[in-house]
Amino acid sequence: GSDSVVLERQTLQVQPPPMFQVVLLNDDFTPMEFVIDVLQELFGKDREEATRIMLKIHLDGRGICGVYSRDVANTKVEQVLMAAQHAGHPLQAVSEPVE
Ligand code: NFA
Repeated sequence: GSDSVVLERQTLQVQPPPMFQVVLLNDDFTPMEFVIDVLQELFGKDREEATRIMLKIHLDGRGICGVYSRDVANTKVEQVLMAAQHAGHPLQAVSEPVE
């Protein structure tokens, strides 16, 4: 019956939820220290890891700060943009699907 169709479909093709990476973008003006603080306070990184990610962004132009569900990733982007705006820095963040 229709129930077994649903069960077979779920058995064969349950999928994990799509995940989104939050990426910070380099610019010429945001202080390195501000980026390190954002990575610690919004992305839960320790100071060493935050510094490594900040330098990666500085050198490569972008860097992944964390991977989350769609809603959490979008909220992280909003939080970064709000913190940057409040501090008067042009730091940009985007959320994109994990490949
Ligand atoms: N490029 C910025 C600077 O030299 C530092 C920075 C790193 C900005 C990562 C944005 C993201 N002050």
